[in-house]
Amino acid sequence: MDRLVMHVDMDAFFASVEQNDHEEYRGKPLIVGGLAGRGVVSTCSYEARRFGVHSAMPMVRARQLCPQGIFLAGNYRRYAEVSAAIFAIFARYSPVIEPLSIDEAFLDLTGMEYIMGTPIAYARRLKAEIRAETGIVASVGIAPNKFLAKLASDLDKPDGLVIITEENVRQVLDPLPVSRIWGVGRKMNAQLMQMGIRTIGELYGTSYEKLCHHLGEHMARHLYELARGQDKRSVAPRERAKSIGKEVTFTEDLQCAEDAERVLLDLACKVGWRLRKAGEKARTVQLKLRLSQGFKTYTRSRTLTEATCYDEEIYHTACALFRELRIFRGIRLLGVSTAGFDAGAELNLFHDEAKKENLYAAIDKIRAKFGEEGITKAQLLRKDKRK
Ligand code: TTP
Ligand code: MG
Repeated sequence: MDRLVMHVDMDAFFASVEQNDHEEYRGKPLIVGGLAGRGVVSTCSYEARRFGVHSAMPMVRARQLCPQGIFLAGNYRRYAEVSAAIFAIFARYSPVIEPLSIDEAFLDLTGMEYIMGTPIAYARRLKAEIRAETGIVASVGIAPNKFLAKLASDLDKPDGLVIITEENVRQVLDPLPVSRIWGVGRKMNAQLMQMGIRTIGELYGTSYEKLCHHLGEHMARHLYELARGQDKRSVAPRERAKSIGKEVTFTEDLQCAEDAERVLLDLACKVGWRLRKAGEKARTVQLKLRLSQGFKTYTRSRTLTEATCYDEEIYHTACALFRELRIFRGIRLLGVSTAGFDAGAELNLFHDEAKKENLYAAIDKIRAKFGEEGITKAQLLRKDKRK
């Protein structure tokens, strides 16, 4: 059965919320992001984009390009609130929604023809409803799959509405640079350039054998299919986890605080990594400890003043809870878990903490490559060194 997928993405989301909430900001270049030291731009209004300002640009540079701009640190609680209102509207339009970030989602419209009328009319209604209820302008893409729908929503921003069908797919794809293909980063782009492939049309005209020869079978298949506008991934609704944690049972009981704290550090690092991978920040840290005698289990938790996804904050909290318990022997199990996820945390906004972000980005890159064991804090190695 033919599928029909819609991708909806808000225009200049944070900036639009600000402009909608404050009349005096409307029609003006407005930049939201980290204002301190090495802060970066989260996003900016389309008025500011005309000056060359864009997301992830150092704030210092944005100020040079657009000195007359309005610069705001942002109100993430408010953005999360507007996002929730928008997702509630999505829910009226499809039972199958896959959120991608705070301001975008896939909606599966397959089989909804009778409810929908034409897809274009349905999209117009959705856009109008979002605008009427939240004041935000959305761009929409409609296509037979996720790859094409996401591409379509971006083609005519802001206030876009683009539909890709079997009939116009070549017309739309052929002139686009290959970098528009999901998974083609700077390195792959350069590699394709070397093969004389700049556009999706040129990629389409390249044989599978040639792609295989230069890029390997896996990448070749990926690009071959996407150049043909084929993508089998289904719209997959995701429930947000309620807690993220990790525990370990020991074959031999732990008999000293030092060993226990080393384990807590290891657990905290793993939990931090999972939080960051999920794009979550947690407000509560919980420690679980089980004695081998009678399997008596203790849990203690603490709420932090600010939600975190950082290893050392999780570790220090878990450690403090452990010390307060005053149990240092006969430990059969230790666990660290986190909960109370921040409503706006998925944003991945660490812009006021650029240094920390860089550090963790580096750590996570290694972890993504080598798995959870890829990086080990020095303290974890101490025991092995003593051997
Ligand atoms: P995007 O949808 O990528 O950007 P946007 O909505 O601001 O603009 P566009 O019209 O191009 O869609 O991201 C949504 C929000 O996520 C954005 O408003 C702010 C935040 N964000 C960051 O904090 N940092 C970033 O680097 C990016 C790209 C987005
Ligand atoms: Mg957006």
